[in-house]
Amino acid sequence: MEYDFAKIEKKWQARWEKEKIFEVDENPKKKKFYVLEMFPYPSADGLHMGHALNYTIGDVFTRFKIMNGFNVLHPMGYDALGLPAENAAIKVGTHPKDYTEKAIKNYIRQQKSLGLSYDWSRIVSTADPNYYKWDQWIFFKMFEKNLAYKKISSVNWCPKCNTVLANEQAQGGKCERCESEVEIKNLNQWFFKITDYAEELLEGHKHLEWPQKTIAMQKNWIGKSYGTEIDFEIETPLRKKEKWKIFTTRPDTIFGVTFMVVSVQHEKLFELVTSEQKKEVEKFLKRLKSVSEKELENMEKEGVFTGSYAINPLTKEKIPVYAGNFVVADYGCGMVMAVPAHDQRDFEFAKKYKIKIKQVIDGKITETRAFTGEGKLINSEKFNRLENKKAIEEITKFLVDKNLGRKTFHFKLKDWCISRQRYWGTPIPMINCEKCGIVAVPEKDLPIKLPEKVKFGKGNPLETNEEWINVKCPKCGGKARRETDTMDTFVNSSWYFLRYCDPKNNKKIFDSKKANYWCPIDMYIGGAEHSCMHLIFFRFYTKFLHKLGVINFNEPAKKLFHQGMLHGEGGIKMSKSKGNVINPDGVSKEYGIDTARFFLLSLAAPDKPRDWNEEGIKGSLKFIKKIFEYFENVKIKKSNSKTESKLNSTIKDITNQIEVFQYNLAIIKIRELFSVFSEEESQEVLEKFLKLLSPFCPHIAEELWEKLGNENFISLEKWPVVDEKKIDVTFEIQEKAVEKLIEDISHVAKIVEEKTGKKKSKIFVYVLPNELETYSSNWEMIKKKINFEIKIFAVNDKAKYDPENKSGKVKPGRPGIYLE
Ligand code: ANZ
Ligand code: ZN
Repeated sequence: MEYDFAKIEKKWQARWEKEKIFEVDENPKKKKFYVLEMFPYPSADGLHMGHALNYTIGDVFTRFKIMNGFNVLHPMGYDALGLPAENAAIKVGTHPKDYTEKAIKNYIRQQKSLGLSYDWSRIVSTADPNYYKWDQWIFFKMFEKNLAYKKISSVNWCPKCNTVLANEQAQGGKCERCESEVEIKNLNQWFFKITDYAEELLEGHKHLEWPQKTIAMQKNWIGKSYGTEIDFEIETPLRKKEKWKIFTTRPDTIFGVTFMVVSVQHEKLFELVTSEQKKEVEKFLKRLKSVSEKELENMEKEGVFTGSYAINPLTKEKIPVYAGNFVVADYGCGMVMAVPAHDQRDFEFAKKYKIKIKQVIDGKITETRAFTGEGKLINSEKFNRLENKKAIEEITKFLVDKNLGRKTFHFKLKDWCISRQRYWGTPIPMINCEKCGIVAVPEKDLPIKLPEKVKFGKGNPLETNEEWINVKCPKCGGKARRETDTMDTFVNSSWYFLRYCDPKNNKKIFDSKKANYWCPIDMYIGGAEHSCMHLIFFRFYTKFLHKLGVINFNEPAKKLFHQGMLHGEGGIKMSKSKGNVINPDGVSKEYGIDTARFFLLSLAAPDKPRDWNEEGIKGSLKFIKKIFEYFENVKIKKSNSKTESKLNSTIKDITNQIEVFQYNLAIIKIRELFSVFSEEESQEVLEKFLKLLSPFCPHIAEELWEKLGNENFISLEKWPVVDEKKIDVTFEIQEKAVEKLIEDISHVAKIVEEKTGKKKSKIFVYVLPNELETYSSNWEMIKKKINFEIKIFAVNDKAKYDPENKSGKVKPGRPGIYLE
């Protein structure tokens, strides 16, 4: 019979679905295991092979854990809200709802055809009001705990498209769609106070088995910075002598402070501005463009004198206070003490505005660069000659004693702006009343659904929907309007893993017992590009919900795994514009999904990048076909002890390899094991081989399992256990020796042919008499792998053919080789 993969794959997918073999329930008697791949953002393009790789990595792990007796939760869902869907829908003239529903259907079809072991009864779509209802509920809880608040904050605004742009859509200050200059608009927006959790988020890293690089990125993002807060007295126009705080990591440079800079966005900036300088400052502010933090580094440092002076607390010198664009308002104290001799930003600023530069650390200052290295203090009175590291401590201590400063720290992490002025997101369940201000929607009214009939194209479609917007105030009954901002989609993805535990609950966000049974996630799989945003937000949510008391754990995922990228042929990035996107539908039609899975996983360790390669997948298909044909013809009898030994050492290896994601090595082992099979093998050996194959190529494994006379699913079978007694080390040693000989032969052949320029066709091998058995018992295999006529002699064989006396140089484990 032909290997009809399409038929086999359809048959088993249908059976798995019909028998619901991957649907699970809480079972306190069984050990649970939760495998999760990051859910996709459904787009009309459907899955590409990179997705397929990600899901297959999780699938192999799931199947392996099931066979090892775990109760495995492996769900799938769709991150269906968000700007790209809204834009794509507008482009093709459909409603985002229809667009995403259609895309999701297609994703499900494609994922099912990959043979993935999902519990399809637990599908979650974030665009479903029964899902985002609970996003709104969590918002209430945040609001109750003062973790949701509104403040004025800037957004990118395209005046032509009349809409807010995400940072990625406003690169280089131009609208991605119409190329007009992006403006900065200040809007009153909603924030989640994630900064309250900064410390816990850092502390929690200790308990995570995550890639070190990801943890380092998160630490950097949260950015805890230790330093000193110092009070400077400033004579302001209103009051005489007022204390203003600054934050510095370099108190050792305090004798070199020659000016101060307050952020142009500082709330109390104008308290520092004298009437003489007011016009100047206002003019300067108007001219300033708001810039993103990324650009801050390279942008020209500019400022304007406020008219006020501060007193350096140690030197008592009078120094000017500037307002500057390089000081961030919501970091530290929003004001800095500037030390132009030892800080490059301050240096550039001082050069530009001709402010004094005073050196206080011994080192070389040039025309263009400050000295930012380490060194001994100078011009610093009694602190002179101290190493500056030491001086940081000493000067801080001095300031603390005099009550002029204190040790402190600040976080770089900012509160999370969750407001989006777009349609396709979770409505924020708040109401603005003319009299009462911001009022929460009554909880019984949840979910606040998105209205379906809206006009797209002009700003936020919710703003023009009068019917939806106008409501009565829940408090006073007066005229009020709904909040028209919707939530960032990172909100939706911050807790989806919890909803999978109880996806249909319409009374509660989920049953705590269920979530506590399944969670935390034991193995979370997804791209490294999510290291900061998503992977921080979902930790924040988990910590918050833990504090609320709805779950009894405070980290969402114990283990995290980032899969490697899949590139096109020749290492080129897969992209539509390059026309090299590999699509699973096409591949499964041509090669079958088992082959595609086997091939993708054989290419590299799952965390390493790999290239698609058409020749390679053909090779994999050949191998899978060989397995199929072998099972057609094999006689079921007895296996010899050598095969048994190989089988058991392979079980041992593969079991360890899957556990640590070395799938590519496991696949090599499968190939090696198969290569020792002969025309007859025992039922047991064949069954165990299929079990080892099953996580990688589940369809063909089921089919051949059935052919061996089994009626149950191999997918639910017990993983084979090693029988150490059957592993015979002498076989292993023999095998190594034979492999080495084969390697040596091809090596020698290559050298000899290069030297003589002639092709050789005969090989003579000489071995020590006690090693003859090792090689001759593997003779068939050696012959199969070598394209020569080959003869073997013991060195003491009188009748051997040995014109160059190669047998004279033979050593233990090192046969002599002669070519002709
Ligand atoms: C004086 C000084 C001298 C500084 C020197 C550095 C070098 P971290 O926390 O590591 O990023 N700074 C403080 N608040 C700021 C703000 N809101 N916006 C911009 N810059 C701010 O670095 C803290 C240092 O960044 C502080 O130490 C301060 O400049 C500046 F030779 O104070 B330093
Ligand atoms: Zn009211």
